Amino acid sequence: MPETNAPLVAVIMGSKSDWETMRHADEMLTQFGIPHESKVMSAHRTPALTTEYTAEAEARGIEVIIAAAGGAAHLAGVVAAHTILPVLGVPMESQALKGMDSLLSTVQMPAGIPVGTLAIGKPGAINAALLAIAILANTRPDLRKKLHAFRAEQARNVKQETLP
Ligand code: RP5
Repeated sequence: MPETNAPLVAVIMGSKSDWETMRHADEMLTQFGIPHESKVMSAHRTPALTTEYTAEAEARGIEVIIAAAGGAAHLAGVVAAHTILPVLGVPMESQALKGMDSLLSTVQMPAGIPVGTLAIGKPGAINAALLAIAILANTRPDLRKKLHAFRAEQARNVKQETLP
C-alpha cells in the first residue's frame, strides 16, 4: 500500500541540465499542493534505473508521470512502454535543433503506446503539470475547485491588462 503523502506525480528528466526548464512543472505542482517527486534518469545513460523506477511507479501510488528529455528524446516513450499510467512528455529545447528533435522523438509514438506530448520547453513544463493536475482532479473535487479558481484568476489577470 502506498504511504499517505506518497507522490502522486513523478517528474523525471534525462539530465540535470533539464531542471532549469522542468522546475516550472515542479513549482506548479507545489502551488497546487500535489505530492510529487522530481528525479533525473535517462533512457540512454541509466536504462536499468529508468525501467525499474517506471515499473514500480504504479504500486507506489504514482498516478501520472511527466517525462522530459532533449535531443533523441526517448525517455517518455521508454517510460510509457513500462507502465499503463498516463505519461506526459515534455520536449526540451536542444542547442542544435531548438527542440524540434526532442519534439518529434517524443510525439511520434507508434500506435499502441501513447505519450501525451506538450510544447517544447517552459510552456510544455507548465502545461504538463496542469494536465497532470487535471487528470488527478477527475476524482478529487477539491482539486477541481482549485483548478477552476486558477483559470478564473488567469482570466481576471488578462482582463486587467493595460497597454501603453
Ligand atoms: C537528454 O540530453 C537530456 O534530457 C538533455 O535534454 C540532453 C542533454 O543532456 P546533457 O548533455 O546536458 O546532460 O538526455
